[in-house]
Amino acid sequence: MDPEPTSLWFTHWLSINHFFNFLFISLLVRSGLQILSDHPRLYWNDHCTRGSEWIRFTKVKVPTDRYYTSLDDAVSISPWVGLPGGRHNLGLGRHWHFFTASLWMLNGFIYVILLFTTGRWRCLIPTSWDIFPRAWESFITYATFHLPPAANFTPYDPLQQLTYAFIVFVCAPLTIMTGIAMSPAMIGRFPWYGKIFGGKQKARSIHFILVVIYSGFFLIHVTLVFLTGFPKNMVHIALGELTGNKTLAVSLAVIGISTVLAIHVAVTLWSRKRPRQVQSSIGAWAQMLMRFFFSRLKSHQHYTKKDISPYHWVNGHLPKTEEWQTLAQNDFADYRLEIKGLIKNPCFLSLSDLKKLPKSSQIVKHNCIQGWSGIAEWSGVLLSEVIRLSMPHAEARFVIFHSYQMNDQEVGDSKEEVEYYGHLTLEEALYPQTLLAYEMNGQPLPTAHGAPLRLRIETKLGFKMVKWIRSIEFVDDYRKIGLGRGGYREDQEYYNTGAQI
Ligand SMILES: Nc1nc2c(c(=O)[nH]1)N[C@H]1C(S)=C(S)[C@@H](COP(=O)(O)O)O[C@H]1N2
Ligand SMILES: [Mo]
Repeated sequence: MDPEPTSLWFTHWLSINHFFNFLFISLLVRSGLQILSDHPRLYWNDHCTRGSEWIRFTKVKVPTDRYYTSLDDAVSISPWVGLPGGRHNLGLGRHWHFFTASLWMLNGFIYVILLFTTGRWRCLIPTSWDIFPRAWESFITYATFHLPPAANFTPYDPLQQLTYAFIVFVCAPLTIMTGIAMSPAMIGRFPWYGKIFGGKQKARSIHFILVVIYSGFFLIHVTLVFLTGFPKNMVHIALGELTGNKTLAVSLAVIGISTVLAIHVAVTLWSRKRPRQVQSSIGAWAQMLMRFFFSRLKSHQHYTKKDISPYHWVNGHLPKTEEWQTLAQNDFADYRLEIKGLIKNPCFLSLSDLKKLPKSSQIVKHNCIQGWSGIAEWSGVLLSEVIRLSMPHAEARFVIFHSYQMNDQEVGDSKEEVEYYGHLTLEEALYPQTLLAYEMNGQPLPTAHGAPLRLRIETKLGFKMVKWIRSIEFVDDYRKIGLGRGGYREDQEYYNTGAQI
């Protein structure tokens, strides 16, 4: 059973790897809690029906007597807990979460490779069944507030070994897999993948429970490192040596922990003071990875009518503009969708013109960036039909969706009205489930859900699907529109424009 010569147990690369693991997980937990605070409810069902959450981190019960959006539901989180803290700083929290996740996975990959190539896997993976009775013995010892004899730690006590193996080979892969099971591009293209965990919300709940497990592990781990001889343990952990200079080891540990704390303070302040920089650097890195892995995925979702959610959350407040309100009073009989830009056939289409075009329906899962989901049937005209009619010029590369909705935005000391808009690449606009919907669940599109017309693109997050569409514009470069980030939420809330995760 004795794995390897004892001189092999601890080593420098393991110490460095362990340091980065601590840094990355601490950043992941804080940014993850930031994301959670944007929809502070966890469910076991993908409809996210009001009141069906199994746990909530808000006092608010979802009201049913007034217009209540999921944005209204976001809670504020202290910057001591969340990264970067505050209310609805989801865009920045996500940049840190995905950036750090990529580094954490890389670090984990290196760890596993080295574990196997150096034979150290035998320290973690049990090679004999008698580890279970021995771990039980150890558990009883701890449970009666005693410590197992030091000789049992060779290098790990059996219970410790089993716990480490569980964290490394069960929890870590599950965390990655449940993370991916929340990506709209992934579960839009491969609905079976989402079903492995019983749906997106179960994956989200499990992802959270894993964080609780890590935190419990962390507390016990650190307590035991202190209780079982801190200086000696620091020689193992910080120096990566079996025996060595204890003062040096403890100093190194203090420096390491201080460095992690300093990094947390620095990235928190940076994110709060220069959010745009974070979006353009950290966020751009995550965007690049997302594009590489997910941007070519097309939705293959075909839910059935009985899968439709009884209640579908809404986001965005009804347009306040007189223009839209006048149209709404008349059931949008006077509505004309304007199609313009780099095309041969600019035109205005009424709802009845749109209804004369071939009609498509899709029953699909909606994924809001904040975390909730819902299933509905959307019917209307495929965007590809409209593109065929309008005949874009060769320079047209992006399709912009302008809405009737104007939001008050603080610009310095004054308020400005800013339009909600978004864009797709021409390629995405031609995907088979990219739809201009005028019906929801067989009824005319309700005003709350974007009447008279809203966009559906089923491999992306909800914020891309502009509601209350007023016009569609073909352009060569979306950076000329608004603040140039590709959409209202990208401009104002620092979201990533890819939205595949
Ligand atoms: N015009 C406009 N469109 C919008 C929004 C908005 O605030 N304004 N919110 C987006 C977000 S974040 C989501 S999740 C979906 C919500 O669609 P639903 O209200 O039909 O569920 O609409 C998207 N389209
Ligand atoms: Mo959303």
